[in-house]
Amino acid sequence: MRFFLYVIFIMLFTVVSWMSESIAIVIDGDLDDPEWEKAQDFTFQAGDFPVKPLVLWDETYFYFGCIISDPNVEGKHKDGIQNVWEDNDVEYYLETDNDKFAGRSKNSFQLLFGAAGAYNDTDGKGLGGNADYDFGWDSHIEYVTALEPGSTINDGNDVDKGWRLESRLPWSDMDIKGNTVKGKTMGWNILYADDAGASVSSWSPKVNGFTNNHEASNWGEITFIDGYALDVDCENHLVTTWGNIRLSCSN
Ligand SMILES: [Ca+2]
Ligand SMILES: [Ca+2]
Ligand SMILES: [Ca+2]
Ligand SMILES: [Ca+2]
Repeated sequence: MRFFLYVIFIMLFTVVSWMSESIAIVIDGDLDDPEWEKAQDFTFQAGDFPVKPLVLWDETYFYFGCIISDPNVEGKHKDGIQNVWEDNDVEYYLETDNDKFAGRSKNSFQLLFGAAGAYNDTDGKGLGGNADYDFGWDSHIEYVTALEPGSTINDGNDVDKGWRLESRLPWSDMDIKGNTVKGKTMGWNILYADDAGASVSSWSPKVNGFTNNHEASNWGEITFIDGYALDVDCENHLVTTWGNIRLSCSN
């Protein structure tokens, strides 16, 4: 029963926008802007360590931050559009019409960020299957990645604290009008690929590494709501029934 509730909890998630105007977040790789304390937390395990994605939104941008406690940070692609899945990379996926298509429709988008600083972005072709993605879509993503202090990249002789990401993606890149976001539910997933793709962990339990990550039918959901957030305890356990909820840990 506990596992069942957990699955429900992680497959359906709500994100609050606390302000209708733009959020004053500086995209500099530091997640210490006060607004991030209000972000919805989507923590999942990547093997032995946690990956903590944070999501906020306003009518201009989708904001995605991530704190990755990877003890051995690796990556070789330093800037621009690269094969970042060959590095340690974090990826998020949105299907804006929540069609749960068994592939990547034109309304599905993937952003990928590598630990060494490069990125990539795709939409879909609508053909179905796990090869249904298209590098031709180029976003206006703004992002900064940073090593946690004291961490070293491509040096396994120490234990790293990990790395982090701060980003924002304009809704207009996905042909979404910002004033229509409130109340929308979209398909949604997050991946962390470690060891050059040999170890891939997913927020949605239906996604099994790179074998079915491009089938939106396997993703969870995210709902953009103004006015309330999920009631979770500080270990991320659901403590009240769905729909009757407040964010309590930061109070
Ligand atoms: Ca910042
Ligand atoms: Ca690693
Ligand atoms: Ca692209
Ligand atoms: Ca290291």
